[in-house]
Amino acid sequence: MASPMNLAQKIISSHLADGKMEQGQEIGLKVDRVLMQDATGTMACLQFEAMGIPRVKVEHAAIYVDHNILQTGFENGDDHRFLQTFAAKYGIHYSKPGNGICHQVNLERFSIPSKLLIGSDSHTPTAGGAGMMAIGVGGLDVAVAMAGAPFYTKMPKIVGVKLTGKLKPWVTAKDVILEMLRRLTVKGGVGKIFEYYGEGIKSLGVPQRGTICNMGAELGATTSLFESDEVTLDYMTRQGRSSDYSRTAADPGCSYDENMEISLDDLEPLIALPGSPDAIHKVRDVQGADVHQVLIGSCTNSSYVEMMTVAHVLKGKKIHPDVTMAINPGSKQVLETVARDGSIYHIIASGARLLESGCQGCIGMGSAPGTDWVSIRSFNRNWPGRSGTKDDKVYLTSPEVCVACAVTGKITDPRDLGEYPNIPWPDKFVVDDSGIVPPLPAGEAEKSVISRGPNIRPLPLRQPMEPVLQGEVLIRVGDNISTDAIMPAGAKILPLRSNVPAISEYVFYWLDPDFAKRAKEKHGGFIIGGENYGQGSSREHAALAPMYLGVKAVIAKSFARIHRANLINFGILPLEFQSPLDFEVLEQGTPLAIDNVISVLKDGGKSIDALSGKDKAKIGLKVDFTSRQRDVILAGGLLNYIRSAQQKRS
Ligand code: MIC
Ligand code: SF4
Repeated sequence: MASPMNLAQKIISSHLADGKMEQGQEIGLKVDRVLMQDATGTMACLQFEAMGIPRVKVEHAAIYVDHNILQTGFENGDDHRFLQTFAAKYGIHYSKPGNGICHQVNLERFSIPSKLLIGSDSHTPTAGGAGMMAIGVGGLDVAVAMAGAPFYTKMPKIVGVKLTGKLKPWVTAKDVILEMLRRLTVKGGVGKIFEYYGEGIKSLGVPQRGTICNMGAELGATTSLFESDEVTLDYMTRQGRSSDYSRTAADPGCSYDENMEISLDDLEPLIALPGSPDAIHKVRDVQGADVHQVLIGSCTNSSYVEMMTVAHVLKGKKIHPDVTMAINPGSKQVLETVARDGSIYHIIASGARLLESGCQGCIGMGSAPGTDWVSIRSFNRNWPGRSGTKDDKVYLTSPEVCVACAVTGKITDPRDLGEYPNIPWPDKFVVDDSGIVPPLPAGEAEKSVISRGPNIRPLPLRQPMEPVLQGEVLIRVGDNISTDAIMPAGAKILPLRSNVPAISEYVFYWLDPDFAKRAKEKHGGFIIGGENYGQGSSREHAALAPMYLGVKAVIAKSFARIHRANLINFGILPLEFQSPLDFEVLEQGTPLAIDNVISVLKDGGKSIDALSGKDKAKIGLKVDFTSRQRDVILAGGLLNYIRSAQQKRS
């Protein structure tokens, strides 16, 4: 008899298109569904178009306009029109600006237990809250999946996380994932899937499970997931789509590669201090500091129950005079359901600012804090500068802590507010999919003429790999450098996502504003990184723009999963130090040469030397690629690789 499998193994084995399910081996997975958003989606669409395929080959594809909706100039509007006309033609659903944040809308309307979803956004795993295996990837991986090819990744370790007990009042799913971050840090999940199980999951609704899966991205995890059970069925029934439900769970007696346990009874309100999502403290231990800004929303914490809880805490109260507070409901459905109930009145009457459904302040699109402001947010990321203000002080916590801070004007443990408003689910959510435009039927696709404004620039491609990589160290950065640090976002830079020449001027903008100029003057070169280089966002612009500036290789102590894959996809070599001590030797300006690149890649070599400085001192580097990845790098990136495979076939 086959040995019992955990849930992750079951979903992976039922989607396995290539390779063996052995930890660390490369596997190819058949993709059922894809998700894109506007900030990564234009590139993914251009890449798909370059493959010359008339219609997407996955069972469902959707693109959501949620990140780039400030419309400060013509750029956003042009991108939106491009995406809508593109989606109509190629068989993709288009979610209009204001309809909501991709992960929230996907959870509500398109999540299906046991299906495999990949999305060009690192928080795609949110759908794991409904029993879906959902993985964040670069846009090019989505484009390739839309062309019908498998998604490749290394078979992760599967970690079973047993939840026992029940959360106390004012303690939430956010505290569960903050506790995970406290224990494991932002690199503790790299190469892992977290599967939550145990009695404790029964008291967590689907959006709460989604919160836990969402911030698994901050652990660096491949994905996180829950089984589907009566809680999932209940949620889907209230969404009017019980027919999408099926039971999916681990086999009894299954095992995990690693095990963890969290007692929900023992948790208390937690908060991440400015700088990193893993700087976790008890709210009790940091309470009392003055607060200037409170933001509630983002794909982590913007569901119906959360908005209603906030509304009921605010009932009859006013926001503290020294605090500015803004609320972004996660979707039009959330906003409409809270409006139908009438509770939205309490939010408006309190003096909070009600913003539209979208990412907004989370990605620095508005709501940038003033100088020295303490900003308390229910979001998932707080790397320096992400808010749009250089020396920001952004704390991450639950909506409950946020609203407590908003009324008192100080960092406050919400348990001091008294009775917890226990919000029941609505019998039915407001279901109105008019914000999601379906694609044209296959036979009518030619009716959609793709609209391209001047902000939509052609996709730059790299030449095939050269035998010798030569240049200088252009920058050396420390541990846990996020893709936000490599390729910042915010209201000034985000609108340039469809224009690689323009956006590349801002690479490492906050850390070193002269980087782009220097890279161009030196005709490219090398980036040196510490541990977990490229954590966070899936934005492939953090690879594409350095590639455009001539960066040939990134040499780091270790890499985050999505960014490493993006570097390979765009033909930049990600190499790891054999001895981390060599990091110290490679200062900015050090001349470097890497010889024999082509032969080492072709022959399956496991190491290569970089020759550093005038005396050409040898620095040993690991060459850890699968044979498919070697071919991709040799071709100068995934798109070149696919095109040449297509040419060989025809
Ligand atoms: C983010 O939260 O950093 C983003 C913006 O959603 C990114 C995607 C992007 O940069 O467009 C992500 O998480 O992948
Ligand atoms: Fe949007 Fe923020 Fe979620 Fe990224 S983390 S998808 S910017 S809400």
